[in-house]
Amino acid sequence: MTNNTSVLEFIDRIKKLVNPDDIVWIDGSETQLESLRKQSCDKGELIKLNQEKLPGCYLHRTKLNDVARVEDRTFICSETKDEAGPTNNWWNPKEAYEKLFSIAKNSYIGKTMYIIPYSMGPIGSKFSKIGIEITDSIYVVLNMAIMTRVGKEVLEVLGNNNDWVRGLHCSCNINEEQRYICHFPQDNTIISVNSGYGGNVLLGKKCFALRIASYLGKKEKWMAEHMLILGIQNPKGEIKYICAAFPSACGKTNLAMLIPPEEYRKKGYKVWCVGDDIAWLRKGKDGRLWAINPENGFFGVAPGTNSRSNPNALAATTHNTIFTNVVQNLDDNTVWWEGLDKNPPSDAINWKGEKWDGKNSEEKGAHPNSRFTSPAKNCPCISSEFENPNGVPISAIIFGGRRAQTTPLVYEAFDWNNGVFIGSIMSSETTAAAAGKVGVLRHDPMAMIPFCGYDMGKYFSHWIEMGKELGDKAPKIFNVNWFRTDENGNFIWPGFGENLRVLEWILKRCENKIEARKTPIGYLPFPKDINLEGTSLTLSDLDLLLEIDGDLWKKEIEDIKSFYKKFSDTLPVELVEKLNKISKFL
Ligand code: OXD
Ligand code: MN
Repeated sequence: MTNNTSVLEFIDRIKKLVNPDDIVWIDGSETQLESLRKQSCDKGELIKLNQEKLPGCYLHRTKLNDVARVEDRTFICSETKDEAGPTNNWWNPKEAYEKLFSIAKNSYIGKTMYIIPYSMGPIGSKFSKIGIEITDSIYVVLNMAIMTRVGKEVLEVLGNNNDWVRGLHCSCNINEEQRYICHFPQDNTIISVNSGYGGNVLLGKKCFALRIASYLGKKEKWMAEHMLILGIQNPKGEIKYICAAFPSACGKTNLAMLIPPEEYRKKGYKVWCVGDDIAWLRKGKDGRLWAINPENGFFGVAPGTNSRSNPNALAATTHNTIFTNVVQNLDDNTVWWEGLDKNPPSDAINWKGEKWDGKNSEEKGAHPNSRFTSPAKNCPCISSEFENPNGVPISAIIFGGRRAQTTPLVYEAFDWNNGVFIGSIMSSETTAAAAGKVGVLRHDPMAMIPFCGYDMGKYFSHWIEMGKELGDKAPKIFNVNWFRTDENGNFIWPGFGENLRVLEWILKRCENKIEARKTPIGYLPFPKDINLEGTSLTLSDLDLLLEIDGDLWKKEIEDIKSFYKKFSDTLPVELVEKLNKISKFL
Protein backbone atom coordinates (compact mmCIF):
# COMPACT_ATOMS: atom_id res chain seq x y z
CA MET A 1 0.00 0.00 0.00
CA THR A 2 2.99 2.32 0.29
CA ASN A 3 6.56 2.80 -0.87
CA ASN A 4 7.43 4.93 2.16
CA THR A 5 10.86 3.64 3.14
CA SER A 6 10.60 4.48 6.85
CA VAL A 7 7.23 2.71 7.04
CA LEU A 8 8.44 -0.37 5.17
CA GLU A 9 11.57 -0.57 7.31
CA PHE A 10 9.55 -0.38 10.52
CA ILE A 11 7.07 -3.03 9.36
CA ASP A 12 9.89 -5.31 8.32
CA ARG A 13 11.65 -4.92 11.68
CA ILE A 14 8.47 -5.60 13.64
CA LYS A 15 7.53 -8.51 11.41
CA LYS A 16 10.86 -10.20 12.16
CA LEU A 17 10.33 -9.59 15.84
CA VAL A 18 6.73 -10.75 16.32
CA ASN A 19 6.73 -13.43 13.62
CA PRO A 20 3.14 -13.36 12.29
CA ASP A 21 1.59 -16.03 10.08
CA ASP A 22 0.05 -13.40 7.91
CA ILE A 23 0.04 -9.63 7.25
CA VAL A 24 -3.03 -7.53 6.46
CA TRP A 25 -2.96 -3.81 5.63
CA ILE A 26 -6.09 -1.98 6.70
CA ASP A 27 -7.30 -0.05 3.67
CA GLY A 28 -10.31 1.53 5.37
CA SER A 29 -12.87 -0.12 3.04
CA GLU A 30 -16.22 -1.23 4.40
CA THR A 31 -15.76 -4.60 2.65
CA GLN A 32 -12.57 -5.30 4.57
CA LEU A 33 -14.02 -4.10 7.90
CA GLU A 34 -17.14 -6.22 7.41
CA SER A 35 -15.06 -9.31 6.76
CA LEU A 36 -13.06 -8.60 9.94
CA ARG A 37 -16.26 -8.24 11.96
CA LYS A 38 -17.33 -11.61 10.71
CA GLN A 39 -13.99 -13.24 11.56
CA SER A 40 -14.07 -11.67 15.01
CA CYS A 41 -17.58 -13.04 15.64
CA ASP A 42 -16.48 -16.47 14.44
CA LYS A 43 -13.62 -16.39 16.96
CA GLY A 44 -16.03 -15.34 19.73
CA GLU A 45 -14.19 -12.05 20.29
CA LEU A 46 -17.24 -10.05 19.19
CA ILE A 47 -20.94 -10.82 19.62
CA LYS A 48 -23.28 -9.60 16.92
CA LEU A 49 -26.21 -7.82 18.57
CA ASN A 50 -29.82 -7.59 17.38
CA GLN A 51 -29.34 -6.05 13.93
CA GLU A 52 -32.89 -4.77 13.72
CA LYS A 53 -32.73 -2.87 16.97
CA LEU A 54 -29.02 -2.08 16.91
CA PRO A 55 -27.82 -2.20 13.29
CA GLY A 56 -24.07 -2.57 12.91
CA CYS A 57 -23.60 -3.02 16.69
CA TYR A 58 -21.39 -5.56 18.47
CA LEU A 59 -20.47 -6.48 22.01
CA HIS A 60 -17.01 -7.35 23.32
CA ARG A 61 -15.89 -8.49 26.77
CA THR A 62 -12.34 -7.89 27.93
CA LYS A 63 -10.48 -10.23 30.26
CA LEU A 64 -11.48 -9.66 33.88
CA ASN A 65 -8.04 -8.29 34.74
CA ASP A 66 -8.07 -5.76 31.91
CA VAL A 67 -10.83 -3.19 32.31
CA ALA A 68 -9.19 0.23 32.62
CA ARG A 69 -6.07 2.28 31.95
CA VAL A 70 -3.16 1.14 34.08
CA GLU A 71 -1.34 4.26 35.20
CA ASP A 72 1.21 2.42 37.31
CA ARG A 73 2.28 0.41 34.25
CA THR A 74 2.36 3.39 31.88
CA PHE A 75 5.84 4.78 31.20
CA ILE A 76 7.46 7.75 29.51
CA CYS A 77 10.76 6.42 28.18
CA SER A 78 12.61 9.66 27.47
CA GLU A 79 16.43 9.78 27.44
CA THR A 80 16.57 11.09 31.01
CA LYS A 81 14.29 10.78 34.03
CA ASP A 82 14.18 14.58 34.34
CA GLU A 83 12.59 14.87 30.92
CA ALA A 84 9.69 12.67 32.06
CA GLY A 85 9.33 14.81 35.19
CA PRO A 86 8.10 13.98 38.68
CA THR A 87 4.54 12.99 37.79
CA ASN A 88 5.35 10.27 35.23
CA ASN A 89 6.77 6.78 35.60
CA TRP A 90 10.08 6.82 33.77
CA TRP A 91 11.92 3.91 32.24
CA ASN A 92 15.34 4.04 30.61
CA PRO A 93 14.56 3.62 26.87
CA LYS A 94 17.28 1.05 26.28
CA GLU A 95 16.05 -1.17 29.10
CA ALA A 96 12.41 -0.61 28.15
CA TYR A 97 12.99 -1.61 24.52
CA GLU A 98 14.88 -4.71 25.63
CA LYS A 99 12.10 -5.80 27.96
CA LEU A 100 9.29 -4.98 25.52
CA PHE A 101 11.00 -6.70 22.60
CA SER A 102 11.54 -9.79 24.73
CA ILE A 103 7.80 -9.85 25.51
CA ALA A 104 6.80 -9.09 21.90
CA LYS A 105 9.18 -11.63 20.38
CA ASN A 106 7.28 -14.32 18.44
CA SER A 107 4.03 -13.21 20.07
CA TYR A 108 2.22 -13.13 16.69
CA ILE A 109 2.97 -16.78 15.84
CA GLY A 110 -0.29 -18.30 14.62
CA LYS A 111 -1.78 -14.83 14.30
CA THR A 112 -2.28 -12.10 11.72
CA MET A 113 -0.41 -8.81 11.89
CA TYR A 114 -2.78 -5.94 11.08
CA ILE A 115 -1.22 -2.68 9.92
CA ILE A 116 -3.45 0.33 10.52
CA PRO A 117 -2.46 3.62 8.88
CA TYR A 118 -4.45 6.38 10.61
CA SER A 119 -4.75 10.13 10.81
CA MET A 120 -5.42 12.03 13.99
CA GLY A 121 -7.44 14.98 12.69
CA PRO A 122 -9.01 15.43 9.25
CA ILE A 123 -6.76 13.78 6.64
CA GLY A 124 -4.38 16.34 5.20
CA SER A 125 -5.18 19.18 7.67
CA LYS A 126 -2.23 21.27 8.96
CA PHE A 127 -3.32 20.30 12.46
CA SER A 128 -3.31 16.57 11.75
CA LYS A 129 -0.67 13.93 12.42
CA ILE A 130 -0.27 10.44 11.08
CA GLY A 131 0.32 7.19 12.92
CA ILE A 132 0.67 3.53 12.04
CA GLU A 133 -0.45 0.97 14.58
CA ILE A 134 0.50 -2.67 14.28
CA THR A 135 -1.78 -4.98 16.22
CA ASP A 136 -2.77 -8.63 16.46
CA SER A 137 -6.33 -7.78 17.58
CA ILE A 138 -9.30 -7.33 15.26
CA TYR A 139 -11.10 -5.59 18.12
CA VAL A 140 -8.36 -2.94 18.02
CA VAL A 141 -8.64 -2.59 14.24
CA LEU A 142 -12.42 -2.14 14.41
CA ASN A 143 -12.23 0.37 17.25
CA MET A 144 -9.45 2.33 15.55
CA ALA A 145 -11.60 2.42 12.40
CA ILE A 146 -14.26 4.24 14.45
CA MET A 147 -12.01 6.43 16.59
CA THR A 148 -9.64 7.63 13.84
CA ARG A 149 -9.53 8.08 10.06
CA VAL A 150 -7.92 4.91 8.76
CA GLY A 151 -6.85 3.58 5.39
CA LYS A 152 -5.11 4.15 2.07
CA GLU A 153 -5.70 7.89 1.85
CA VAL A 154 -3.61 8.39 4.98
CA LEU A 155 -0.61 6.76 3.33
CA GLU A 156 -1.12 8.85 0.21
CA VAL A 157 -0.93 12.03 2.32
CA LEU A 158 2.13 10.68 4.17
CA GLY A 159 4.03 10.06 0.94
CA ASN A 160 7.67 9.34 1.74
CA ASN A 161 7.66 11.48 4.90
CA ASN A 162 9.28 10.13 8.05
CA ASP A 163 7.11 12.24 10.37
CA TRP A 164 4.66 9.66 11.73
CA VAL A 165 4.10 7.88 15.03
CA ARG A 166 5.09 4.23 15.26
CA GLY A 167 2.77 2.03 17.31
CA LEU A 168 3.05 -1.62 18.26
CA HIS A 169 0.39 -3.49 20.19
CA CYS A 170 0.83 -7.13 21.21
CA SER A 171 -2.04 -8.78 23.07
CA CYS A 172 0.24 -11.62 24.27
CA ASN A 173 -1.76 -13.43 26.94
CA ILE A 174 -3.12 -10.35 28.74
CA ASN A 175 -0.84 -11.04 31.66
CA GLU A 176 -1.19 -8.09 34.01
CA GLU A 177 2.25 -8.62 35.47
CA GLN A 178 3.82 -8.22 32.03
CA ARG A 179 1.54 -5.34 30.97
CA TYR A 180 3.38 -2.20 29.84
CA ILE A 181 2.19 0.89 28.02
CA CYS A 182 5.35 2.69 26.95
CA HIS A 183 6.00 5.93 25.12
CA PHE A 184 9.28 6.93 23.52
CA PRO A 185 8.69 10.61 22.72
CA GLN A 186 12.12 11.09 21.19
CA ASP A 187 11.50 8.20 18.76
CA ASN A 188 7.83 8.93 17.99
CA THR A 189 7.10 5.42 19.21
CA ILE A 190 4.49 3.69 21.39
CA ILE A 191 4.56 0.05 22.50
CA SER A 192 1.70 -1.57 24.41
CA VAL A 193 1.80 -5.19 25.53
CA ASN A 194 -0.48 -7.57 27.43
CA SER A 195 -3.65 -5.48 27.38
CA GLY A 196 -6.77 -5.35 25.25
CA TYR A 197 -8.52 -2.46 27.04
CA GLY A 198 -9.22 0.54 24.76
CA GLY A 199 -7.37 3.24 26.71
CA ASN A 200 -4.23 1.08 26.67
CA VAL A 201 -4.40 -0.24 23.10
CA LEU A 202 -6.19 2.24 20.82
CA LEU A 203 -2.85 3.92 20.43
CA GLY A 204 -4.18 6.96 18.58
CA LYS A 205 -6.07 8.11 21.66
CA LYS A 206 -4.34 8.73 24.99
CA CYS A 207 -0.92 7.42 23.91
CA PHE A 208 -0.54 9.44 20.72
CA ALA A 209 -3.11 12.28 20.82
CA LEU A 210 -2.13 13.24 24.38
CA ARG A 211 1.21 11.79 25.58
CA ILE A 212 3.25 11.91 22.35
CA ALA A 213 1.32 14.92 21.01
CA SER A 214 1.85 17.00 24.17
CA TYR A 215 5.59 16.46 23.71
CA LEU A 216 5.36 17.39 19.99
CA GLY A 217 3.21 20.40 20.85
CA LYS A 218 5.88 21.76 23.18
CA LYS A 219 8.51 21.35 20.43
CA GLU A 220 6.32 22.76 17.68
CA LYS A 221 4.43 25.51 19.62
CA TRP A 222 0.97 24.04 19.81
CA MET A 223 -1.02 22.24 22.53
CA ALA A 224 -2.52 18.76 22.95
CA GLU A 225 -5.08 18.85 25.75
CA HIS A 226 -7.55 16.55 27.53
CA MET A 227 -10.44 18.81 26.52
CA LEU A 228 -13.88 18.68 24.97
CA ILE A 229 -14.78 21.27 22.33
CA LEU A 230 -18.32 22.60 21.97
CA GLY A 231 -20.08 25.39 20.13
CA ILE A 232 -22.92 27.41 21.66
CA GLN A 233 -25.30 28.92 19.16
CA ASN A 234 -27.28 31.93 20.40
CA PRO A 235 -30.73 32.98 19.13
CA LYS A 236 -29.04 35.27 16.58
CA GLY A 237 -27.37 32.21 15.07
CA GLU A 238 -23.85 33.18 16.23
CA ILE A 239 -21.73 30.28 17.46
CA LYS A 240 -19.00 30.67 20.09
CA TYR A 241 -16.65 27.77 20.85
CA ILE A 242 -15.22 26.72 24.18
CA CYS A 243 -12.78 24.03 25.31
CA ALA A 244 -13.06 22.34 28.68
CA ALA A 245 -10.67 20.05 30.56
CA PHE A 246 -12.05 17.64 33.15
CA PRO A 247 -10.48 14.50 34.58
CA SER A 248 -11.77 11.17 33.26
CA ALA A 249 -15.42 10.35 33.91
CA CYS A 250 -16.37 13.82 35.21
CA GLY A 251 -19.09 14.30 32.60
CA LYS A 252 -17.02 15.59 29.66
CA THR A 253 -19.04 13.63 27.11
CA ASN A 254 -22.29 14.85 28.69
CA LEU A 255 -21.17 18.48 28.63
CA ALA A 256 -19.89 18.17 25.06
CA MET A 257 -23.33 17.00 23.88
CA LEU A 258 -25.44 19.12 26.18
CA ILE A 259 -29.09 19.75 25.39
CA PRO A 260 -30.12 23.28 26.45
CA PRO A 261 -32.88 23.60 29.07
CA GLU A 262 -36.34 24.14 27.61
CA GLU A 263 -36.40 27.93 28.12
CA TYR A 264 -33.13 28.20 26.21
CA ARG A 265 -34.28 25.89 23.43
CA LYS A 266 -37.43 28.01 23.00
CA LYS A 267 -35.29 31.12 22.62
CA GLY A 268 -33.24 29.35 19.92
CA TYR A 269 -30.09 28.22 21.76
CA LYS A 270 -28.29 25.16 20.41
CA VAL A 271 -25.14 23.32 21.43
CA TRP A 272 -22.88 21.64 18.86
CA CYS A 273 -20.33 19.02 19.74
CA VAL A 274 -16.90 19.20 18.10
CA GLY A 275 -15.17 16.76 20.46
CA ASP A 276 -15.67 15.05 23.81
CA ASP A 277 -12.16 14.17 25.00
CA ILE A 278 -9.15 15.65 23.20
CA ALA A 279 -8.35 19.01 21.63
CA TRP A 280 -5.34 20.05 19.59
CA LEU A 281 -4.90 23.81 19.71
CA ARG A 282 -2.85 26.20 17.59
CA LYS A 283 -2.55 29.91 17.02
CA GLY A 284 -4.42 30.75 13.81
CA LYS A 285 -3.60 33.32 11.14
CA ASP A 286 -5.87 35.80 12.92
CA GLY A 287 -3.82 35.46 16.12
CA ARG A 288 -6.58 33.62 17.99
CA LEU A 289 -6.44 30.10 19.40
CA TRP A 290 -8.03 27.47 17.11
CA ALA A 291 -8.89 23.87 17.96
CA ILE A 292 -9.58 20.59 16.25
CA ASN A 293 -10.74 17.31 17.69
CA PRO A 294 -8.13 14.80 16.46
CA GLU A 295 -10.52 11.86 16.97
CA ASN A 296 -13.28 10.55 14.73
CA GLY A 297 -15.48 8.84 17.31
CA PHE A 298 -16.43 8.63 20.97
CA PHE A 299 -15.07 6.09 23.43
CA GLY A 300 -17.62 6.96 26.08
CA VAL A 301 -18.39 5.57 29.54
CA ALA A 302 -21.71 3.68 29.24
CA PRO A 303 -23.03 3.58 32.86
CA GLY A 304 -25.07 6.66 33.64
CA THR A 305 -25.72 7.42 29.95
CA ASN A 306 -29.46 7.67 29.46
CA SER A 307 -32.16 9.66 27.71
CA ARG A 308 -31.98 12.37 30.39
CA SER A 309 -28.23 12.61 31.06
CA ASN A 310 -27.14 12.44 27.43
CA PRO A 311 -29.77 11.72 24.76
CA ASN A 312 -27.26 12.61 22.02
CA ALA A 313 -24.72 10.02 23.17
CA LEU A 314 -27.50 7.46 23.52
CA ALA A 315 -28.62 8.19 19.96
CA ALA A 316 -25.02 7.83 18.78
CA THR A 317 -24.89 4.29 20.22
CA THR A 318 -27.93 2.99 18.35
CA HIS A 319 -25.95 1.96 15.26
CA ASN A 320 -22.44 1.00 14.14
CA THR A 321 -21.24 0.89 17.74
CA ILE A 322 -18.97 -1.49 19.60
CA PHE A 323 -19.96 -1.97 23.24
CA THR A 324 -17.36 -3.21 25.71
CA ASN A 325 -18.14 -4.82 29.08
CA VAL A 326 -21.83 -3.89 29.23
CA VAL A 327 -24.71 -6.29 29.98
CA GLN A 328 -26.08 -8.45 27.16
CA ASN A 329 -29.87 -8.68 27.38
CA LEU A 330 -30.73 -12.19 26.21
CA ASP A 331 -34.43 -11.35 25.73
CA ASP A 332 -33.76 -9.48 22.54
CA ASN A 333 -29.96 -9.58 22.19
CA THR A 334 -29.50 -5.90 23.02
CA VAL A 335 -27.43 -4.18 25.69
CA TRP A 336 -28.02 -2.65 29.11
CA TRP A 337 -25.97 -0.84 31.74
CA GLU A 338 -26.56 0.67 35.16
CA GLY A 339 -28.30 4.00 34.81
CA LEU A 340 -29.70 3.29 31.33
CA ASP A 341 -33.23 2.85 32.72
CA LYS A 342 -34.94 1.36 35.75
CA ASN A 343 -35.68 -1.88 33.97
CA PRO A 344 -32.65 -4.20 34.14
CA PRO A 345 -33.12 -7.45 32.23
CA SER A 346 -33.52 -10.66 34.24
CA ASP A 347 -32.32 -12.95 31.50
CA ALA A 348 -28.91 -11.51 30.83
CA ILE A 349 -25.14 -11.97 30.77
CA ASN A 350 -23.04 -9.59 32.85
CA TRP A 351 -19.74 -8.00 31.79
CA LYS A 352 -17.88 -11.01 33.16
CA GLY A 353 -19.74 -13.34 30.79
CA GLU A 354 -21.84 -14.92 33.59
CA LYS A 355 -25.59 -15.42 33.73
CA TRP A 356 -27.06 -12.39 35.47
CA ASP A 357 -30.53 -11.55 36.75
CA GLY A 358 -30.69 -7.77 36.88
CA LYS A 359 -33.95 -7.77 38.86
CA ASN A 360 -32.57 -9.85 41.70
CA SER A 361 -28.83 -9.43 41.67
CA GLU A 362 -26.90 -7.32 44.16
CA GLU A 363 -23.94 -7.16 41.81
CA LYS A 364 -23.60 -4.65 39.00
CA GLY A 365 -24.14 -6.07 35.51
CA ALA A 366 -21.97 -3.68 33.52
CA HIS A 367 -18.44 -2.76 34.54
CA PRO A 368 -18.37 0.85 35.88
CA ASN A 369 -15.85 1.63 33.14
CA SER A 370 -17.77 -0.18 30.40
CA ARG A 371 -17.72 1.72 27.14
CA PHE A 372 -19.32 2.44 23.78
CA THR A 373 -17.26 3.20 20.69
CA SER A 374 -19.43 5.21 18.30
CA PRO A 375 -18.64 7.20 15.16
CA ALA A 376 -18.74 10.97 15.76
CA LYS A 377 -21.07 11.39 12.78
CA ASN A 378 -23.71 9.33 14.64
CA CYS A 379 -24.15 12.14 17.15
CA PRO A 380 -27.25 14.22 16.35
CA CYS A 381 -25.55 17.42 17.58
CA ILE A 382 -22.20 16.94 15.84
CA SER A 383 -20.89 20.32 14.69
CA SER A 384 -20.85 21.21 11.00
CA GLU A 385 -17.24 22.28 11.69
CA PHE A 386 -16.20 18.80 12.86
CA GLU A 387 -14.33 18.09 9.61
CA ASN A 388 -13.09 21.66 9.13
CA PRO A 389 -9.32 21.31 8.59
CA ASN A 390 -8.80 24.74 10.19
CA GLY A 391 -10.72 23.87 13.35
CA VAL A 392 -12.81 26.36 15.33
CA PRO A 393 -11.80 29.59 17.13
CA ILE A 394 -11.85 29.28 20.92
CA SER A 395 -13.44 32.02 23.08
CA ALA A 396 -13.00 30.41 26.52
CA ILE A 397 -11.06 27.64 28.21
CA ILE A 398 -12.68 25.92 31.18
CA PHE A 399 -11.08 23.75 33.82
CA GLY A 400 -13.12 21.62 36.19
CA GLY A 401 -13.04 18.76 38.62
CA ARG A 402 -15.19 16.69 40.90
CA ARG A 403 -15.04 18.54 44.23
CA ALA A 404 -17.59 18.11 47.00
CA GLN A 405 -16.36 21.29 48.69
CA THR A 406 -14.00 24.27 48.38
CA THR A 407 -14.26 25.09 44.66
CA PRO A 408 -17.18 27.35 43.69
CA LEU A 409 -19.60 26.65 40.84
CA VAL A 410 -17.66 28.96 38.53
CA TYR A 411 -14.94 31.60 38.64
CA GLU A 412 -12.83 33.45 36.13
CA ALA A 413 -9.07 33.88 36.11
CA PHE A 414 -7.69 37.43 36.41
CA ASP A 415 -5.51 36.87 33.35
CA TRP A 416 -3.92 34.07 31.28
CA ASN A 417 -1.15 33.26 33.77
CA ASN A 418 -3.67 33.19 36.59
CA GLY A 419 -5.66 30.78 34.40
CA VAL A 420 -2.59 28.58 34.04
CA PHE A 421 -2.28 28.67 37.83
CA ILE A 422 -5.94 27.63 38.17
CA GLY A 423 -5.35 24.74 35.77
CA SER A 424 -2.22 23.71 37.66
CA ILE A 425 -4.05 23.48 41.01
CA MET A 426 -6.91 21.32 39.70
CA SER A 427 -7.73 18.30 41.76
CA SER A 428 -10.51 15.80 41.48
CA GLU A 429 -11.87 12.62 42.96
CA THR A 430 -10.62 9.52 41.09
CA THR A 431 -13.07 7.44 39.02
CA ALA A 432 -13.24 3.97 37.45
CA ALA A 433 -11.55 5.08 34.19
CA ALA A 434 -8.20 4.12 35.67
CA ALA A 435 -7.33 1.09 37.75
CA GLY A 436 -7.07 1.91 41.47
CA LYS A 437 -9.19 3.37 44.25
CA VAL A 438 -12.25 5.39 43.32
CA GLY A 439 -13.23 8.64 45.09
CA VAL A 440 -9.78 9.67 46.31
CA LEU A 441 -8.89 13.35 45.87
CA ARG A 442 -5.80 13.75 43.75
CA HIS A 443 -4.02 16.61 42.01
CA ASP A 444 -4.71 16.53 38.30
CA PRO A 445 -3.40 19.71 36.67
CA MET A 446 -5.31 20.52 33.47
CA ALA A 447 -6.73 16.93 33.77
CA MET A 448 -3.41 15.90 32.23
CA ILE A 449 -1.67 14.09 35.07
CA PRO A 450 -2.04 10.67 33.39
CA PHE A 451 -1.47 12.08 29.91
CA CYS A 452 1.37 14.60 29.82
CA GLY A 453 4.30 13.11 27.90
CA TYR A 454 7.03 15.16 29.59
CA ASP A 455 7.89 17.11 32.72
CA MET A 456 4.74 18.89 33.88
CA GLY A 457 6.75 21.84 35.22
CA LYS A 458 7.87 22.45 31.64
CA TYR A 459 4.33 21.83 30.45
CA PHE A 460 3.17 24.72 32.67
CA SER A 461 5.91 26.92 31.13
CA HIS A 462 4.64 25.93 27.70
CA TRP A 463 1.18 27.15 28.67
CA ILE A 464 2.69 30.44 29.82
CA GLU A 465 4.61 30.76 26.53
CA MET A 466 1.43 30.09 24.53
CA GLY A 467 -0.26 32.91 26.48
CA LYS A 468 2.56 35.27 25.45
CA GLU A 469 2.16 34.19 21.83
CA LEU A 470 -1.58 34.84 21.90
CA GLY A 471 -1.33 38.14 23.81
CA ASP A 472 -4.64 39.97 24.08
CA LYS A 473 -6.26 37.50 21.66
CA ALA A 474 -5.91 34.69 24.23
CA PRO A 475 -9.18 33.09 25.36
CA LYS A 476 -10.32 33.83 28.90
CA ILE A 477 -9.86 31.01 31.40
CA PHE A 478 -12.47 29.78 33.89
CA ASN A 479 -12.92 27.05 36.49
CA VAL A 480 -16.19 25.20 37.12
CA ASN A 481 -17.36 22.65 39.67
CA TRP A 482 -20.73 20.98 39.09
CA PHE A 483 -20.22 18.58 42.00
CA ARG A 484 -20.54 20.66 45.19
CA THR A 485 -22.69 18.93 47.80
CA ASP A 486 -24.84 20.12 50.69
CA GLU A 487 -24.61 18.94 54.29
CA ASN A 488 -26.50 15.75 53.35
CA GLY A 489 -24.10 14.90 50.56
CA ASN A 490 -26.56 15.80 47.78
CA PHE A 491 -25.42 17.71 44.71
CA ILE A 492 -26.62 21.32 44.94
CA TRP A 493 -26.31 22.16 41.25
CA PRO A 494 -28.58 20.12 38.92
CA GLY A 495 -25.86 19.69 36.26
CA PHE A 496 -26.41 18.20 32.78
CA GLY A 497 -28.28 20.61 30.45
CA GLU A 498 -28.54 23.20 33.21
CA ASN A 499 -24.79 23.71 32.94
CA LEU A 500 -25.57 25.94 29.96
CA ARG A 501 -26.60 28.61 32.49
CA VAL A 502 -23.00 28.75 33.68
CA LEU A 503 -21.64 28.65 30.12
CA GLU A 504 -23.89 31.60 29.32
CA TRP A 505 -22.30 33.60 32.16
CA ILE A 506 -18.86 32.60 30.86
CA LEU A 507 -19.63 33.81 27.33
CA LYS A 508 -21.08 37.07 28.65
CA ARG A 509 -17.83 37.64 30.54
CA CYS A 510 -15.86 36.90 27.35
CA GLU A 511 -17.87 39.54 25.56
CA ASN A 512 -17.41 42.01 28.47
CA LYS A 513 -21.19 42.23 28.85
CA ILE A 514 -21.39 41.89 32.64
CA GLU A 515 -19.51 42.81 35.78
CA ALA A 516 -18.21 40.27 38.30
CA ARG A 517 -17.10 40.23 41.92
CA LYS A 518 -13.35 40.34 42.51
CA THR A 519 -12.20 37.80 45.13
CA PRO A 520 -8.75 36.48 46.10
CA ILE A 521 -9.18 33.44 43.81
CA GLY A 522 -10.65 35.20 40.75
CA TYR A 523 -13.81 36.88 39.47
CA LEU A 524 -17.02 35.31 40.73
CA PRO A 525 -20.53 35.88 39.37
CA PHE A 526 -23.02 38.06 41.16
CA PRO A 527 -25.78 35.51 41.92
CA LYS A 528 -28.31 37.58 39.96
CA ASP A 529 -26.22 37.09 36.81
CA ILE A 530 -26.69 33.33 36.68
CA ASN A 531 -30.07 32.73 35.07
CA LEU A 532 -32.16 30.46 37.31
CA GLU A 533 -35.46 30.86 35.41
CA GLY A 534 -37.14 27.47 35.01
CA THR A 535 -35.13 25.78 37.80
CA SER A 536 -36.11 25.15 41.40
CA LEU A 537 -32.89 26.79 42.61
CA THR A 538 -32.93 29.92 44.73
CA LEU A 539 -30.46 32.76 45.10
CA SER A 540 -29.45 31.30 48.46
CA ASP A 541 -28.51 28.02 46.74
CA LEU A 542 -26.31 30.12 44.50
CA ASP A 543 -24.81 31.85 47.54
CA LEU A 544 -23.81 28.41 48.77
CA LEU A 545 -22.49 27.33 45.38
CA LEU A 546 -20.44 30.50 45.07
CA GLU A 547 -19.18 30.59 48.64
CA ILE A 548 -15.44 30.75 49.25
CA ASP A 549 -14.62 29.25 52.60
CA GLY A 550 -11.39 30.92 53.80
CA ASP A 551 -10.39 28.00 56.05
CA LEU A 552 -10.87 25.40 53.33
CA TRP A 553 -8.89 27.54 50.91
CA LYS A 554 -6.05 27.97 53.42
CA LYS A 555 -5.88 24.19 53.65
CA GLU A 556 -6.01 23.99 49.87
CA ILE A 557 -3.08 26.42 49.57
CA GLU A 558 -0.97 24.33 51.96
CA ASP A 559 -1.78 21.29 49.87
CA ILE A 560 -0.86 23.07 46.63
CA LYS A 561 2.43 24.18 48.19
CA SER A 562 3.37 20.61 48.93
CA PHE A 563 2.24 19.49 45.45
CA TYR A 564 4.33 22.25 43.86
CA LYS A 565 7.40 21.07 45.83
CA LYS A 566 7.50 17.98 43.59
CA PHE A 567 8.59 20.12 40.68
CA SER A 568 11.68 21.66 42.32
CA ASP A 569 13.40 23.66 39.57
CA THR A 570 11.03 23.36 36.61
CA LEU A 571 7.99 25.04 38.15
CA PRO A 572 7.62 28.45 36.45
CA VAL A 573 8.10 31.44 38.78
CA GLU A 574 4.88 32.92 37.41
CA LEU A 575 2.93 30.16 39.17
CA VAL A 576 4.79 30.59 42.45
CA GLU A 577 4.00 34.32 42.30
CA LYS A 578 0.30 33.57 41.81
CA LEU A 579 0.34 31.17 44.75
CA ASN A 580 2.04 33.74 47.00
CA LYS A 581 -0.44 36.38 45.97
CA ILE A 582 -3.48 34.28 46.72
CA SER A 583 -2.00 33.17 50.09
CA LYS A 584 -1.55 36.81 51.07
CA PHE A 585 -5.15 37.77 50.41
CA LEU A 586 -6.93 34.80 51.93
C1 OXD B 1 -10.96 8.34 28.79
C2 OXD B 1 -10.21 8.63 30.01
O1 OXD B 1 -11.20 7.17 28.45
O2 OXD B 1 -9.91 9.82 30.25
O3 OXD B 1 -11.32 9.32 28.08
O4 OXD B 1 -9.90 7.70 30.76
MN1 MN C 1 -10.43 11.17 28.68
